[in-house]
Amino acid sequence: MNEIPPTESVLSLYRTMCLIRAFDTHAGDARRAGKLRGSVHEYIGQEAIATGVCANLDRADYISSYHRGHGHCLAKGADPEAMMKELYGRVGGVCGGKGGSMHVADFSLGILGANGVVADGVTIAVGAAHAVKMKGEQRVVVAFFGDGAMNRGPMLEALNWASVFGLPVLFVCEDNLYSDRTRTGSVSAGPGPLARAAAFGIAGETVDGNDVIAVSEAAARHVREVREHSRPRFLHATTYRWRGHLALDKGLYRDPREVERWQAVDPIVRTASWLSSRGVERTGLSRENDAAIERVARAVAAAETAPWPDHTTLYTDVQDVGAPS
Ligand SMILES: Cc1ncc(C[n+]2csc(CCOP(=O)(O)OP(=O)(O)O)c2C)c(N)n1
Repeated sequence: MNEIPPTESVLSLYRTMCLIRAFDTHAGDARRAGKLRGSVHEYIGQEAIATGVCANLDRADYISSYHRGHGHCLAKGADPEAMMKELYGRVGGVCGGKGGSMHVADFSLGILGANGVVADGVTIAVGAAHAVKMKGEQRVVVAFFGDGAMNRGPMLEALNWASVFGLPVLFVCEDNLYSDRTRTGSVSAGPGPLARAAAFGIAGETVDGNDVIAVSEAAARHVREVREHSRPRFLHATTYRWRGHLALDKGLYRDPREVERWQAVDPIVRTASWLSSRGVERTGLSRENDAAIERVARAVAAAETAPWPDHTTLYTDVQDVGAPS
């Protein structure tokens, strides 16, 4: 039986989830309104996973993310204003406005980046974990990825490599049941993600990914194990994305009753109920949420008025893969 967590630390988790939801609510709306370009994948409904895991990391620890990456970066401490500028493609964006939504990164915070290639962020995490081990550092590396990534080849290489070399990496599978418009279960053989990890000798557990306290407690156990014994661990977090696969997808391939069932276990509402049962006033919780919305509104105003990068910077800070002769 776990101990009851301190109210103040759950309040902090609640604040982070409110910030992520406010950020992605705006990001999706702005994309649909044509105010920003490119793909935007909202994290709404899944906030408890990034929040609960990153609450157990130090600044020096690394994370790698995937295309649904805003929540991971915010939970690891990225500045919402610099992130919003990145989405808007402006000067002051975390990657100078050149990466956009799917390439948010901030190396100073250990954020190795979001990534548009399914499962490739996982191999980046394992590479970083190997470097950590070779340098004798104490850092933990967390790889966030979706259930769809479990069916890609690089995922198997990553699990194998991490296990063979005893690397300090926590694999976090965010199982929202879908891979784009496909129900992942309909294209996946065998008994699931945890069993696949176990086949590589990697221990782990399944956790209710809509329960931020449960995620945080599970992450605490696994991060400690990874840090102290330099061996990989696997966290399989069950959850659901409320919106379509990306901002321009209405998600009509899903049964509305399924969406409703998952919205009834909203991680933010559940945390608010927990906090109010511990004596935190509902009005105070609403104020926290309003503060997150206002913070995002300020970030949007700054992003909308920031200058565009000068065209002379187009080829700086980007990988030179050569040009056709
Ligand atoms: C290698 C590769 N194959 C296909 C795609 C197209 N694609 C983008 S997201 C996605 C589904 C990913 O599902 P999952 O990993 O479960 O993440 P989710 O979007 O559900 O959060 C696919 C197939 C891609 N980006 N990269």
